[in-house]
Amino acid sequence: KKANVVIVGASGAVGQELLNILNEREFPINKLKLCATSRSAGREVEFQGKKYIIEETTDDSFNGMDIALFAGGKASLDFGPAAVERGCVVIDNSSNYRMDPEVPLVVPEVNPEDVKWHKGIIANPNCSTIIMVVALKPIYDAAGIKRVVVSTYQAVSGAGKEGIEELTAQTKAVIEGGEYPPNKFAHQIAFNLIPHIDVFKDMDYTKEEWKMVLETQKIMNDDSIAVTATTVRVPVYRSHSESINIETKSKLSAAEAKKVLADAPGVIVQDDISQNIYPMPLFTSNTDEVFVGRIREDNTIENGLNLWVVGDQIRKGAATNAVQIAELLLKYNCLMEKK
Ligand code: 11C
Repeated sequence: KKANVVIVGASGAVGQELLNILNEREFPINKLKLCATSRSAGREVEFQGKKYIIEETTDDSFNGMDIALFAGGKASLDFGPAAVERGCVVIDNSSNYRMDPEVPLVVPEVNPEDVKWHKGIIANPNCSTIIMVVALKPIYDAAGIKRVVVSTYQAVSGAGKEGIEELTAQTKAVIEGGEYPPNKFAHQIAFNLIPHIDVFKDMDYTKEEWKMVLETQKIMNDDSIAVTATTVRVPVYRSHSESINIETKSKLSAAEAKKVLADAPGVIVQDDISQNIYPMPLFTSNTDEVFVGRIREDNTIENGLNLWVVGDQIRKGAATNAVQIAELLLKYNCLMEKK
């Protein structure tokens, strides 16, 4: 069975990666349509040897389409309902619908079955949340989780193509003794790190930090998991890293944790300190897995673990996860009837 697929936001960093991943995973496409704002409309993009012109998104872009992959931003607020009305399932990478109780929030390695109760929209979680929950799930299944303390080291790709360009241009400018004022970020990111991602909200936490709390509880379907986060932007191109401290309900030794992580879907354990082997963002770019290392017991509590987790933000943190959700729609046969 092949699907008619439309990408909304096809010209951005996530949109481009969605095309790469649909191609790599040989997603069964019947008809492909590429849409974006009027600013990018008219641009030519090649996919599987065929040229496509990016069209401006309108309500009618979804006529006859089965799956709409929204890359992010406010487009899903503007056009999501029109897509659903036309019988096209929306997989939305923005935060617009994630906490809506009518909308499943899905990471295929964690809660694939939640795809089945969609009412037209399925939300793709925040990148730092996706990368964390893929590593938490096997620990949760083996020993339960009481509390998580996470600090992130997030790549500039989280701020899109312009974030990547800013790091490059600013680094060059600083080396050459010139100036490059911050634009995408609140401060200079070159040779720096910034403990501030997205806007400040309740209790002086950022929106990014609250996403890690609330989205984790929804994906894991367990509001009793206590999560506290500090999210930090670092001068790295495209993989997010996370230092995760977990208090489990029952004892899980480091050796047992290594085993359950090594057996888990979507996880690669890189943990051999005798050889200086642990995951690093430079070497996980352009991969689809979540890499885990530095697996060790917390020396301060009875049932605690420390993990170092790294994953490609544009791939598993966004585009790969979205395409995996599209695959589940076909697997579970839960596309929508056309009106
Ligand atoms: C960042 N996590 O690294 C953000 C980007 O809710 O999908 C993704 C924002 C989101 O800046």
